[in-house]
Amino acid sequence: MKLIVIGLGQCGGRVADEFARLNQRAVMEHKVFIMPGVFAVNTDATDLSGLSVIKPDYQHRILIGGRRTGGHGVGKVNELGAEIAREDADKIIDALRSTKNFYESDAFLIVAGAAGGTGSGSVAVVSNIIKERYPDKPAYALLILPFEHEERTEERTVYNAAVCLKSTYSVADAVFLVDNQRYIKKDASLRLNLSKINKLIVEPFYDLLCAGEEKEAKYVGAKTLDAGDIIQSLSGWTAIGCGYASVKRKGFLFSRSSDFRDRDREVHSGLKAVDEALSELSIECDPRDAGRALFLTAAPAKEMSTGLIKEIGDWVRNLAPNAVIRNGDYPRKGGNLSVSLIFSELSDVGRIREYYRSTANMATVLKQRGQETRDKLREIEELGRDIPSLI
Ligand SMILES: Nc1nc2c(ncn2[C@@H]2O[C@H](COP(=O)(O)OP(=O)(O)OP(=O)(O)O)[C@@H](O)[C@H]2O)c(=O)[nH]1
Ligand SMILES: [Mg+2]
Repeated sequence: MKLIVIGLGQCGGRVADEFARLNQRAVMEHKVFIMPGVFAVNTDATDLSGLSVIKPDYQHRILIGGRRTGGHGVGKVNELGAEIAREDADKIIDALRSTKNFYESDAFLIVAGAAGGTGSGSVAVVSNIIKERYPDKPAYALLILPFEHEERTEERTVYNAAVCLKSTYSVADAVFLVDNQRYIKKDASLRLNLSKINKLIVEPFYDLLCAGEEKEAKYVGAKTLDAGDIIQSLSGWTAIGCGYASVKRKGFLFSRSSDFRDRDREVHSGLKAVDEALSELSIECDPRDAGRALFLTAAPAKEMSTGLIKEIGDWVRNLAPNAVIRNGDYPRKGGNLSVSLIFSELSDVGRIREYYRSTANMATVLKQRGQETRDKLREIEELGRDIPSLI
């Protein structure tokens, strides 16, 4: 599957830069392109120059709202982010149009941090414009949810996230949810290491995108997972993850063993990888709420029996009994087995519920506060009415 990736704001741009790195890796390891175009869009010029893989020209690092923000961002004011994106959308569309191989792409992926200003405010607007321009290509969003400490210290964080989630859900064909907090819960040393978190965010996409693009016969699966399968598996709120297990066995590495212990080991590795994928999901969710699911098993060809795929399939069915499940296999080099997993069309996600609940309350408080401020200002104006002015 080939994606056009557009990163909005600082977080979106950096994660898009990581996607561009993934594309380089696909070219090196598999000789396939998985991203015909990767773009970063920001109101902040410094953020754009801090990227490393996305091409440095103005058609790939796109500065918007320069006149209004002086190139310094919108300071978390998501309304301004949305307005600027609307005004400068042509810059993005022009850049897309000039992409070589644009028509080979299967879908768009639009990435943003949900709690900032530029990315959070513009992601729904940009998704909407892209959908209008290119109605036959799906537009997916990938939203990064804030850390808990950001929610505690800054009220605007939760408000922006809720507004961004609601608006984006109403336009995008699917919304991948990524919870920043989940990465540091597992490994506290990641707290200050956003670039490492970004690598973990994009990793589960790698096999999924490469599998359907393989040209070399020995790496083409018995059941290939192509763009059509992935598109059919994506709708609404979506979680993604991947898990690994080693499948090295003793004895002759390249002989297919009929020993029942090897077979047992193989199935055990498969299930271990599914369990890891499940605990590494980008957002906490209950797979029983998924209406669609997809898994891709990648392993050395010799290790990938139909028995293994069936066991993994049964396991996923067990986890997500209400989902339509699609799957594929991807033979590859190395001694690892990995399972990439997607749960989509989720009917409930705890984090979203929390954001909506606290923002509904907050909206009333903010409105009230706004009204009080306006009343006070009016009072003061009244008092000064008879004072002469020099302007
Ligand atoms: N995973 C990850 N999260 C990030 C990164 N950079 C920022 N964030 C998160 O994104 C949110 C802030 O959004 P930004 O992308 O910095 O904001 P922006 O879109 O540039 O908007 P303004 O700076 O207000 O114009 C916070 O929740 C951060 O924790 C990053 O590189 N990786
Ligand atoms: Mg910024």
